[in-house]
Order: sequence, then structure tokens, then C-alpha cells
Amino acid sequence: MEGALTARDRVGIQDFVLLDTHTSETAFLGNLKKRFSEDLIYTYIGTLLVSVNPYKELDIYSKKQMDIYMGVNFFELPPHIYALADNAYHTMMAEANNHFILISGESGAGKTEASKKILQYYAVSCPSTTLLDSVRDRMLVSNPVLEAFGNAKTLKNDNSSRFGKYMDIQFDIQGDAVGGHILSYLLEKSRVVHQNHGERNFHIFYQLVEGGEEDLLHQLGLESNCQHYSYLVQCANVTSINDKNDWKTVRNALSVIDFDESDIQHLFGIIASVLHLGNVQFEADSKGYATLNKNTELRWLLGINVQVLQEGLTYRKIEAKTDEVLSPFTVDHAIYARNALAKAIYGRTFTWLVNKINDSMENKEPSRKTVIGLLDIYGFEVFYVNSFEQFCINYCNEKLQQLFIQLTLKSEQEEYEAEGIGWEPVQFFNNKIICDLVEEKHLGIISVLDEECLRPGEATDFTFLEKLEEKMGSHPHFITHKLSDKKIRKTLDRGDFRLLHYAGEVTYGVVGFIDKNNDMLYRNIKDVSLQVASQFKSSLLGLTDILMSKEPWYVRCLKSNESKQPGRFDDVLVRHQVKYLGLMEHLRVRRAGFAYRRRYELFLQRYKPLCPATWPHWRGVAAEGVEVLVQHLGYLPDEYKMGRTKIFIRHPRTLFATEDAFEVCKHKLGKGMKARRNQE
Ligand code: AD9
Ligand code: MG
Repeated sequence: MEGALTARDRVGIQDFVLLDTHTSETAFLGNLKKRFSEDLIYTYIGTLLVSVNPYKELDIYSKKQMDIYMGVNFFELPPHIYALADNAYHTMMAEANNHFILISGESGAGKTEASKKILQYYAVSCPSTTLLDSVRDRMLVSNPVLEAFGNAKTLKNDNSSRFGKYMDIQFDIQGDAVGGHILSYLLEKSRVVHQNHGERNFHIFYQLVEGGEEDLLHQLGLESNCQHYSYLVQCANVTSINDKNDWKTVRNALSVIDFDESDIQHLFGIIASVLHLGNVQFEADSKGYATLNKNTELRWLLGINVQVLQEGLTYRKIEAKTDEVLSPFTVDHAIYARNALAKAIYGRTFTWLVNKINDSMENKEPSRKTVIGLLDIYGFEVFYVNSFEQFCINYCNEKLQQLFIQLTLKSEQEEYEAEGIGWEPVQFFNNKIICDLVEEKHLGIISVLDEECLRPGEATDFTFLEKLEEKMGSHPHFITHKLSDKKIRKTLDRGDFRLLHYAGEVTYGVVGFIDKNNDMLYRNIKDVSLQVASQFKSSLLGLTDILMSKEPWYVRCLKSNESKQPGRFDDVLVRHQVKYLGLMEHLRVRRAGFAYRRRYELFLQRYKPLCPATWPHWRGVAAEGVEVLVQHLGYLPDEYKMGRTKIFIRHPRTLFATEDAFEVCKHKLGKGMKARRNQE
């Protein structure tokens, strides 16, 4: 544990607002690095928590640690994810309103781990009755299940979330965690049929094949060898992943969330079907049309009529005026139809799974409830090749950054207003311009993509690119090969467009955009045609509304290095994240107006030993006690303001000096008390 005076040099400052040097990026990074080298991965900027991924297990998440943080004033103990969770919880209880914790950061920065720690904290630390234990168990085990079906190894992260997740944890009036509800966002279904080099399919496939019991595999017609399945051949073994053990965890978890044996059989029957479907091969007949390869066995595709499936995979049904005509597929079309079916089956299974989990966590009591929402989405990502999936993921991150900007500015302004204190706002880089570029009605990239998707047969990925060039040509955050100067042109292919995102440049290859946005299944397999990006856009708008109605808390996760090495702090990489996450601006806002604010009661409670008039008790109104106290400490009139419920302190150094005096005083008081005890 950090002692404020002696250990400060070694462990850095635990709240950046108190950083005594000017607010330079270098000082900021120096402090982060110093703390990181001591395994202190958490640091505050006021109530915002910065977390740096240590890539090693730290002994700071035990039940004992949870107990230490329970109900303790936020700034009394070293920064911790539990302190933030606890503070959100107690504020919710005291104010009886809804909160959410926004966890952000790029892929591999530690968002999912942070969200699990928070959930564990609530499940373990909140008041308990045996009746509710089952709800908590279900909330906890929903994690490994959803991770098995929705996470995968990517080049950035061995356990990368490939869907967005928002989870409400519901508390009753006593503060018991009584229920939960999950909203999931845009699962990366394309991964089912294709993975980039060095990446894997969703964990569940390997877990089933590697860990599934002999009987089960036999029933499903599966072999215990990933190499046998064309959807899994890419990269089966990853040292950090133990598929066999994870299989056991998932199996147990499914029974906790009310899956009976028949549900489980169905679920894995479907997962096995996807694998079998992937192995369906086609040959061209004498006319060049697709026929099923002789070795293909359709009988394992459980629950599907073999005849209908065979037809669906090799013919397209075209509706004429009164008739339906079957038009044969080429081999390429047949492969496309097969993959589309596999993606659709998997996507719907995932939705079904989320619904089942929600049913099992539902609290049916009509009593008043408040919630803490946890948002853990896929982080910003840039690969060598970026496609439609990265476009959606990075757009989602832009939206969340926008939300962060709006809320931090808004809440700061509102707080000054509510407390009757005037202030001058600080300028931020506002990424609204990039959000608009992507989502603006009729003008944005998504609208152009939708328009092109409405011209089947005429539009291609390249006409889409041309339209973009026409519409966005002069936009400062949009570049293509054609639009760029000679130097930049060298770095772009003709089929690329580049967006200058808030978090950095990303070059997207347009190939596949139209197809993936259509997400189309051929008619005779199923009548579905969605507009994917537009749907995603409206679900993100819905999410923004959900969040805007709640009180925000922030965890900003930083990736310490690209090679997932324990304890390595890459200065350049961390500096880049600090920049684009707007941490410096956030800090400046906190410091520009009043760097510190604290409720009168809390301020007085902590610092009352520093003044004879307030020690050991102040019997009057807390605000008056604080006024007496700060007068005694010699605060100058310009150094602080008395708000309606809080004291606002302009410069950190003022609080710093008070904090130092407090440490000395505590030491003396401690000695005095010890001496008195000895005398007694
Ligand atoms: V992605 O956007 O879903 O690709 P996340 O969610 O930000 O990403 P994740 O939480 O999955 O990253 O963390 C990546 C890995 O870093 C984990 O699998 C752990 O091995 C490691 N990690 C992250 N946070 C911690 C931590 N607090 N302590 C120890 C951690 N290891
Ligand atoms: Mg994640």
C-alpha cells in the first residue's frame, strides 16, 4: 500500500490531477511508467480510472482486496477497479439513480478483463441472501459462455471480443444484485467461414472438437481433430488457450444458466452442423454448374431436410410472374451460398444464446430497481488488411469517443452550474466530424453503401468506391489512391479508402463491402436481406440513448505493448493512446476550472485533525466547518470556491499541501495514541 509522503517518488502520483508538475504529456507518461514498473496498473484522473494492461497475473483481485475496498471513500486507498465499482455502487444506492461504466481502449487493452473484475466485485461484495445467489452465479457464468461463442484469437488479442456487449446489473432497494440483462451488438459472423492468417474461429468450435466427450462427438459425427474441418484448419493451437479446460467450464456454465440436456444437445448439434457444412465440397458438372462432391455427407446437418439443403446449395430460386424457376449455381456461387448459410446459422444461434442467458438472469420481482450498466465492446483495431468488420468496429469506437467527449464536457459544465460556479470551457479535438463522415444521412459512407446495395447487378465494390470519391472527395479525414498526392498514393491500392480516425489512420479494402453489408442468403435458403451497417448504426444510436440517461463512470484501458509481454511498457505505443483517448484534455478540463472538488462532509471528515476548532468534532454545518478549516490552513480567496454542496479547489498544489500536512499530522496522532496506550 502506498504511503503518500515516503513512497511518492517510487510509485508516482495516484491521481494525475495531483501531478505537481505542469500537465505535459511527458510528465503524464513518466508517472504512468513509474507506477507500471511497480505493478501499479491503475491511476486516476479525478474519478476516471486509467488502467495499463500488465499482461501478467497480479495479486490484487482477491476477496481480501475486495473487502478492503468495500464502502471506503474513493480517494482513501490506492486506485483500483474495485474502488471505481464500489464508488459507482454507493453513489447509485445513495442517489437511487442509474449508472453505467464505459470501458474503452483498443483491442487487447484489457476491457473485457476489467468488465469481468467489476462483475465479480458486485457478485461477491454486495449484500447477499441465499435466494439471490443463483442469480449471481448465472451472471458470473454468462461470461465464459458468451466468450466461448463470441470471442476468438486475433493477431491483436488471444481472447478478442468479436461482438459488443452491454450488460445491465440490476440492484434492488437493499442493494442486492437481483438480475441482469445483456444487449449484444454486431457479432463478426464472417469469422465462422474465414479467418486471417494466424487467427482462429470462435473458441467454441475448438472447445467442442478438442474437449467434447467421446459419446457426444460420436453422436454429432465429429472427429476429435480440428484439422479435419475446413473452417478450423487455420490455426488450432495457441499456448495461452486451453480448449479442453475451457470446454469443461462452458459445459458447467450452461447447466447453471438453465440449459437442460436437450438444449445442450441442440446447441452443439448446430455447432457441429456448421463444421460439417464447412466441409461440403462442390464440383463442376459438364456444363460448369455446381454439384455436390461425392464424398459429401449431408446427414450430419442435423434437422435440415437433405433434399432441400442440397437444392438450396446448388440452385437459386428465381420468382417469375406466376412460377418459380430454379437456376443452377456455379461452384463459386455454391460456396458463397454454403458460407452464407453457415454464418446465418451461427449468428442466429448466438442471438438465441443471449436470449436464453437473459431469461435465466431475469428478475421477475416488480420491486423498484436501479442498474449499473457495463459496456465492453470490441476495441479499435488496425490490421494489415482491414475490411467491413474493422470499419464497423472502428465506427463503434468513434461513437463511444464522441459520447465520452459529450459527457465529460457536459457533466463538468453541469456540475459548475449546479454548484453556482462560473468557468471557461477547455477546447477538445471533437471527433464528431469523423462520426458524421461515416453516418450522416444521405451523405455519409453508410448511406452511400446502402444506396449501392440497392442497385443489385449494377453496383460493385468499385462503383461504391467511386461514389465515395465523388461525395467525400474533399473531406479532411478521407483519402483514396485517386484523391491523394504522389507520396501518399504509394501507400494505397486502387481499391482502398483510408479514414483518419481519432485513434489513427486505417486503410480499408473495399472488396466485400457490398456483400457483407447485404448479408444476403439466397432466397430459397431463407428470405433475408438486411442492411447491416445501417442496422448497426441505429443500434448504436439506441445504445447512446441508453447511456445518456445514466450517470457515467469511465475506465480507459491502455495497451502496454504489442507483443503481449508481461511488464513491458512501450513508450511510443502508450503515448499514442494517451493522445487519442483525449486523456490530456480530460486532465486539463479537470484542472482548468477547479482541479478538485469534494463534498463538505468528506473534506471535513478527512482534514479536521488539522484545525483545533474542528478537531475532534465539528458540531455545526459541514460547509461552515470547512470554511473555518481552510481559513486556518491559510487558503487564499482565489484558491478555492464554496459551492452549494462541495468545496472546489483550483490548484492541485493546494490540496497537495493539505494532504502532506495531513500525513504528518496522522503520523503525530498515531504516535500520541500509541504513547497514551502505553501509559494506560
Ligand atoms: V478486444 O477489443 O476484446 O480485442 P480487450 O477486451 O480490451 O480487447 P482483454 O480484456 O481481452 O482485452 O485483455 C487481453 C489480455 O490481456 C487478457 O486476455 C489478459 O491476458 C491480459 N490482461 C488484460 N487485463 C489484465 C489484468 N488486469 N491483469 C492481467 C490482463 N492481465
Ligand atoms: Mg474484449
